Amino acid sequence: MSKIEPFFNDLAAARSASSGLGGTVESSREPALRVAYSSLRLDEPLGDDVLAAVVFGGQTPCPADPRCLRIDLEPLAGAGLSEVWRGTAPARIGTTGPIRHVDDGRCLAGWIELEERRFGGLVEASEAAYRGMLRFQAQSPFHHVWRIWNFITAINEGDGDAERYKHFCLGRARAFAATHATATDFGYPAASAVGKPQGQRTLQVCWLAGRDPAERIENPRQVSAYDYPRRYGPAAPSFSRAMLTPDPLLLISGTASIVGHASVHAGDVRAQLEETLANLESLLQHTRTRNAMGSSRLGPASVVKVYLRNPGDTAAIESRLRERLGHDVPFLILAADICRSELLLEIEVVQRDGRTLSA
Ligand code: 3EB
Repeated sequence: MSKIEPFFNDLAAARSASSGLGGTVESSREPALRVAYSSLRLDEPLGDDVLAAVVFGGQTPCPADPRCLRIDLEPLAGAGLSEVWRGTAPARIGTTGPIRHVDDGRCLAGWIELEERRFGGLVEASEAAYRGMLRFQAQSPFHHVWRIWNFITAINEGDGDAERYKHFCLGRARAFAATHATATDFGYPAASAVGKPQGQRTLQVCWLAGRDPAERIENPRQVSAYDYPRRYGPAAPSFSRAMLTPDPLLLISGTASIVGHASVHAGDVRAQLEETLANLESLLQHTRTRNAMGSSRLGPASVVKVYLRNPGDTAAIESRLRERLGHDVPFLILAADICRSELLLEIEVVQRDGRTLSA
């Protein structure tokens, strides 16, 4: 997109300015990436190994640190908790055009926020955000985008192919098609895409990338999203069901009550939760069989986030999830719209290898 090209003229300069970028990294048995939910205090500095601290909703304190980003989704359970991603070495903070990025030499967290009206619409803004991200990553040492979060205002507005989620998918697909046209190692990262119920139309895209590739994993209970039939929109969603990083850390995409490619249990949030949990455990089991990942169940090795459409369903979902996961498993429930209007919730998980379990 011509509108975003000028931002990337800075790229060479930005790279030479941060001298460590591209340097040698000691191999380490310490996990490259860790995530936890914690309460941030305004008067307590973030550790120097923090790559990103994601603060949800309008009330949660957000320290004045460039590694903090606020996402306008209100917490329904786990209020006050922020999602903190840590690396293994002091973080280096940078800005390249509209992209904010933080890396520790092994992994990078990045984010971009674009006002739709500056690009002429959501299709164009999505294409610009993804072209920008993919180009930035291709020119950085962190070639492998592992995980993406997309936050889209009014995601279900519009009918049929004019629904805004489908516009987002179209812009994203165009950017991937353009960027990957000549790549040999083609594949989509894991992702979540949810709706911000209110607010001005700002597309927020956040991601994690690594120097090393992660393995793409699909779910045997679900058709791969990039193979969804035409009825779901003019461009299929560009994401993989999960990515297994070298640590190993299994980054599971937003998962909903979809079997094959069809939404099931329309209107029944409890049944959607059970189906979604079955999808998640199917993916974990599949990963364990194929990759000898240590833990195949949701439990103490899991970090869980629920996006819930109707705040009135919170109590039912929270108590069932607590019963199912036990008391050691942290989870957040956020108020968010889901990409298909009949879907009432979506759950994403980060799963550590049970054999290397540590707090
Ligand atoms: C689904 O399985 C539910 O478009 O990036 C989940 C995770 C969903 C990511 C995306 C969409 C996306 O199709 C929706």
